[in-house]
Amino acid sequence: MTKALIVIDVQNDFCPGGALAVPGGNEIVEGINALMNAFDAVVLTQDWHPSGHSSFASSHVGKVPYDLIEMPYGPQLLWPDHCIQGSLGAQFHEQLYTDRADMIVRKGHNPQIDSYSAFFENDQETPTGLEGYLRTREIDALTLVGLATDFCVNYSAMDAVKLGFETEIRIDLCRAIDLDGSLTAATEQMRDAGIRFARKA
Ligand code: VGL
Ligand code: ZN
Repeated sequence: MTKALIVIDVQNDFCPGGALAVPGGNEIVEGINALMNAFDAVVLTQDWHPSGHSSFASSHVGKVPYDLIEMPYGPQLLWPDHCIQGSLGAQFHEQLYTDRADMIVRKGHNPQIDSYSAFFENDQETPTGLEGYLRTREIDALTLVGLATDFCVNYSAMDAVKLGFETEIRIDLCRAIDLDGSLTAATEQMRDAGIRFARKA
């Protein structure tokens, strides 16, 4: 097996003090760094939105963060403005060991479509290019870590199994937003899909 570590969105805006802070988001950085050398490849994803992005509540008259709207590609939760291209909030957590990354995938740059998954935008058909990268590097097994368990990690892991990668989550190196039971729903969905849940021994 050729293995890649996929580090999802460990960025300032998803850490305490950030625009869309995930509780304990900063606690996983050290453990992720320590894991990197056990993999043949390390990929980082970076949520990377233009200002005025369609996933921001501020882009929709009368909407507030966490409202649900209907987009051409289906329902879309609205978020506070976050991870704006070039901003401090979009930068990786300063302790994340980015030097070890072979590849950085930026996602969410299409103004009209959000992108939770590292593989496809939320229309579930526009690719980010990550699948091609992994296949040409002959990688067949993935371990996912990062933020947030119930959104970008969940969507990335679900796409990974659908694409045929052997997929594992290091659940101790993820943290969740947990809106209205979203963590429980995501966990059940991932278990049903055959994603393996691992934690530090
Ligand atoms: C994420 C909401 C909006 C995530 C990104 O990284 O889980 N969640 N954009
Ligand atoms: Zn986002």
